[in-house]
Amino acid sequence: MGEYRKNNHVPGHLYAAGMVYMVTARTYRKYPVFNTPEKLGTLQGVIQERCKVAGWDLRAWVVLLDHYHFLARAPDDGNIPWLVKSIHSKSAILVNRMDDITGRRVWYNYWDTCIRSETDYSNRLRYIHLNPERHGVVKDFREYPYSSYKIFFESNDDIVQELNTASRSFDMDAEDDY
Ligand code: NI
Repeated sequence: MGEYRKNNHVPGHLYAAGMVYMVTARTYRKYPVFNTPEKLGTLQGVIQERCKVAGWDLRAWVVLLDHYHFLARAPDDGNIPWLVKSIHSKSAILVNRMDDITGRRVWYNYWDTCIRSETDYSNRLRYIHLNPERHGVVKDFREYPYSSYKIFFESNDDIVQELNTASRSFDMDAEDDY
């Protein structure tokens, strides 16, 4: 893909333009806040919209009732804390309105990981799309409407081929494995 480069001296929470990051966040106390198709669709829409507004190239995502994962490429002024904060505040306002609750804390925390190789990228891509199977939400990840799978299905035969033949075990960072 030609977009990976050595990234030797990036400390803690500085973000490098052009690098791809995986972001995982879960709800406060793992409460199943996004427990209807409408709420899942809303969260999916907020992630897409906020990434677009902030200039992040969203590559893959999955949203579930108590967490999400996404993979996105940073713009020049990429700031993950700002991006996540904007996703969390907007989705919390919308879901609280849907549930007619005021001021409920929706989100707890998040993790981000810089993707450092094409192998890592492809592992994460598979991990994200197979996630609904992993969490037992569907028997077949192709049935799950709240991930980027269908977009990849329509646009990238190689990825679909790889997913369909993918092994269901992954070598992932423990803290991301949720
Ligand atoms: Ni998950």
